[in-house]
Amino acid sequence: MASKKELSALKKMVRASNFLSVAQIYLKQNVLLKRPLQHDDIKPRLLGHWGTCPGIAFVYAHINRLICQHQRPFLYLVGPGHGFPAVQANLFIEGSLSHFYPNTIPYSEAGMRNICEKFSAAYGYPSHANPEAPGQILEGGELGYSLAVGWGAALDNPDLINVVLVGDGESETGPLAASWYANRLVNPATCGAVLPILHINGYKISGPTRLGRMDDDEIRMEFTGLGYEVLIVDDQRKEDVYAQMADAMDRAMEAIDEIQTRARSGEDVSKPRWPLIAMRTAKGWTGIKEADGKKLEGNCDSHQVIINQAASNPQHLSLLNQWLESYQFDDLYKITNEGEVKFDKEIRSLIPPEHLRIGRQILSYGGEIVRPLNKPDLRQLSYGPETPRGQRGVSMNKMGEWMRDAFRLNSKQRNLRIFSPDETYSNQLQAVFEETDRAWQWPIEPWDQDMARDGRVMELLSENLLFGMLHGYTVTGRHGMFPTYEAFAQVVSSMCDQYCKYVYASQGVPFRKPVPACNVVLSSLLERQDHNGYSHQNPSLLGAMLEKHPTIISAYLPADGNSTLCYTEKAFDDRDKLNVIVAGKKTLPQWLTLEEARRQSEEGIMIWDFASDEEPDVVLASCGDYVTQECMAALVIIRQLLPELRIRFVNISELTSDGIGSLKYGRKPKLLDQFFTSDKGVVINYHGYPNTIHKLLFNYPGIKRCRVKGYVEEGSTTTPFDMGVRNGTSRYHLVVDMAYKAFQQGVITDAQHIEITTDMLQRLVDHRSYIKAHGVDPQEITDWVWSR
Ligand SMILES: Cc1ncc(C[n+]2csc(CCOP(=O)(O)OP(=O)(O)O)c2C)c(N)n1
Repeated sequence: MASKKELSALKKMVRASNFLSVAQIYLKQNVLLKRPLQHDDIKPRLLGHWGTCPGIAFVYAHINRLICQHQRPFLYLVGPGHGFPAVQANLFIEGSLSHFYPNTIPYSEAGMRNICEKFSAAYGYPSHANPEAPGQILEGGELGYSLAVGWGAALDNPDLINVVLVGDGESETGPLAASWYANRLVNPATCGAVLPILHINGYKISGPTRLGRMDDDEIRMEFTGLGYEVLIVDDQRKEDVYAQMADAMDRAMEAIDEIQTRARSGEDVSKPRWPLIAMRTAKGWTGIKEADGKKLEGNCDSHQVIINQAASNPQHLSLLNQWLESYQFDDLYKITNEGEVKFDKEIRSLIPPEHLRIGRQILSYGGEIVRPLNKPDLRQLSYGPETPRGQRGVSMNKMGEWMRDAFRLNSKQRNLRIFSPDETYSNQLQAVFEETDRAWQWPIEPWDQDMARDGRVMELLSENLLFGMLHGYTVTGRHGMFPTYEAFAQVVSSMCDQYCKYVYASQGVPFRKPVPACNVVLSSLLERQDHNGYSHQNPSLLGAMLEKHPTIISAYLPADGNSTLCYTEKAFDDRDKLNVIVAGKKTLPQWLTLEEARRQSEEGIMIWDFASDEEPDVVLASCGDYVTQECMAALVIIRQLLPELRIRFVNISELTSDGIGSLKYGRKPKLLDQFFTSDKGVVINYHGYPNTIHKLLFNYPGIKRCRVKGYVEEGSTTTPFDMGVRNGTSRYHLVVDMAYKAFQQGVITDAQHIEITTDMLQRLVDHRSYIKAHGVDPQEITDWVWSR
C-alpha cells in the first residue's frame, strides 16, 4: 500500500506533467505562466492530443514509484503515443532530456521553454512518441503495436518489466487484439515480464470504445478468459484513484514475482496468469469540464486540442489560463542559484536513480547492448565443395541449417529467435528443431512436436503479433527473423513501414546506436503456390519495401542454396535495416560454389561466366530463384536452336530503392553497363512485379534496351510451370524475347525469328494440352537439368 507521502508525491508529479503537457500543446511563449496569458502567447497552429496525456502521466508516475521501490529495469511503452506531450514532460522532469540534449534542453526554465515552444513546431519535436525521445522503442503514431513490441522486448531480458499502456481505442485494432495471446509464448523462467495497463478512458477520436461500455464483470471475464489476472482501477469508486492504482501496481509486481520465482526455481509453470490492470480514468482528466455547451472531460471531445480558439477568443483564453493555473505549477519547483530547476522534494523522491530512469534505460538505445552473433561456418553447410551445378537443393533448407547452427553457437548468449506465423515447418526451416523448440507456456500434450517452455521459435498464427515481437526484440539489441508466406507478408506491410521509420529517424539521434537488422524472410513464393492458387500468389511486400530509403531496406534474392547461406549471414551482420529475403522452399537446381556466391553477395549482381559467351549479342538476366531456373532452361533451348547467338547471363541478387545490385550500382547506374553492355538488348526475368524493376532502373540509360518480365497478377490453382506460362516468365517466353532482341539488332534473320517464335508458341500450346490431360507438368520440365 502506498504511504500518504507517496500518494502526495505521485499527485504532484502528475500535476507537474499535466501542466507541461498543456503548455506544450498551446503556448509559444510565456510557457511558465509568469504573467496572465495573452492571445499572442498561443501557438498559431494547435496540435497534439490532450485527452490521453493525463493517463500517460498517471502511469508514468506510478512506474517511477515501482522503480524506486524495486530497483529493477523498467521500460514504458505508450500505445497512445499521440499523447507525446505527457511523455516529453516526464522525460524532462526525470532529467533524461537534459542528459541527452544538454544544450537545447538544459535542466532549467530554458529547457522547459524549449520543449513547450518546439512541440509540434516545424523542425521541433514531433507530436507523437518518436525515437528522438529517450526510452521510446516505438513510433507512437500507428496504433496497435505497443503490446506486441513490449512482449518482444521482454524476451531474454529476465529482469526487465515492460509496462505497456494500451489505449481502449487501440485495443480495437487487429494487432493489439492478437497481442494478448503472447502470454502463451513468453517463458517466465528466462524472460522479463509485461504489465499491460489498459487505459479505459472510454473514448477514441469521436465515439465510445468497445471496452468503455463494458462493466467490470464483463472486463474481468474477457481478460480472465485471455489468461490474465485482472486488476481494476476506477476513478468513479470512492477510494482515491491514486491509492487504487498504487495497490494495483503493487499487486501486479507481486503476481509477476510469484510467477517468476516459481518458474525460476524449477517448477514447471503452465498457464502463467500475468497481471493486467484495467484503468478507468476520464479522458482529458483535470482538463476543462465543459465549454461551448460541450462536455469535454470524460468524453471524446477532449481527444485532441480542446478550446482551440484561445488565440482569438477571450473566453477560450480565460479558460486556458484558469486551466493552467489550476496545476499551481509554480509551487512545484524552484530555481537554484545555478539556474537549475529543482522540483519539489516529493517529486524528487519519485525520480529513480539515473540508470533506472525510463528515459535512461540502456535497453532502449542499442549500441553496447548488442552482442554480435556467433556465426556458423558456411563451408560446413554449403553445397559443393566443388561446383554444385547439376546438384539440386532447397534454399530454405540451407537457411534452416544456418539457423540451427546459429542457435547452437549462441545458446549461451540467448540473443537469437525466429518469429513465425505457424510456418517454420511449412517454410522448410525444420532443421532448427534439431537445436531448439517452439516456445509454449500452456499445456503441452505428449503428441505435440517440437514444443517446450524455453523454445526459441515463437509461433502463433498472427503475423501482427510476431512482427511486433520481432520489432521489440531487435530494437532492444537482439537478432531475429520473421519467415512468412510471401503472399501474406502484406498483413504486416504497415508494421514494416513503421519499423523503417523508427530506424530511419533513430539514425539522426546521437544517443541511439545501431541495432541488428529486422529480417523478413519471404518464402512459399508465388511461383510454387500453384497448389494453393491465386490467393497465395502475391509479391507485393517486396515492391512496397523497395519504396523506402535505400539505406534502410535491402531486398536479397539469392538464386540458390549457397547464395541463401551468404545472404543469411549478411542479413544478420546488417545493422539498422529491414531486410527482405526472398527464398524458395522447393527443390531447385544449384548454381554457385560458395566462393562464387560470396563474391556475388558483395556486389548484389554478377555475370555468371559458366553460362555466358564473350562479346554477347543479347543479355539475359534474372532476379529470384525460380525465375533463374527458367532463364537457364531458356539458355539451353536457344543455344540449341541458334548456336551462333552469343548470350551473357547476369544474376541480380540485391535490390534497393536506388536500383539493382548493391548501393554502388544504385547510385551510379551507368556502372550497370559492365553487366548489360552499352548497346545490346537485355531481357530481365524478375520474381516480383515488372514495374518495380522499371522504377528502379528509371535513371539507367540502358533501360530502353531492357524487356522486363515478372508477375503480372495472373494465376490460379495450376501446375508450377504453368504459373510462369501465365505470367510470361517461362523459358519459352524468354526464348521468344531473346530472339526478338537478336532480330532487332540484326543478329538473326526475320525467318529465324519467326521460326523460333512459332516453335515456342507451339510448345506453350502443347504444354497446356498436356497439363489439362495429365494434371502435372511433362517430364521434360520436371526433370530438366542444366547442360552446357
Ligand atoms: C492504426 C491507426 N488507426 C487510426 C489512427 C488514428 N487515431 C489516432 S488516435 C485514435 C484514437 C485512439 O483511442 P485510444 O487508443 O483509446 O487512445 P486515447 O483515447 O487514450 O487517446 C485514432 C483512431 C491511428 N493513429 N492508428
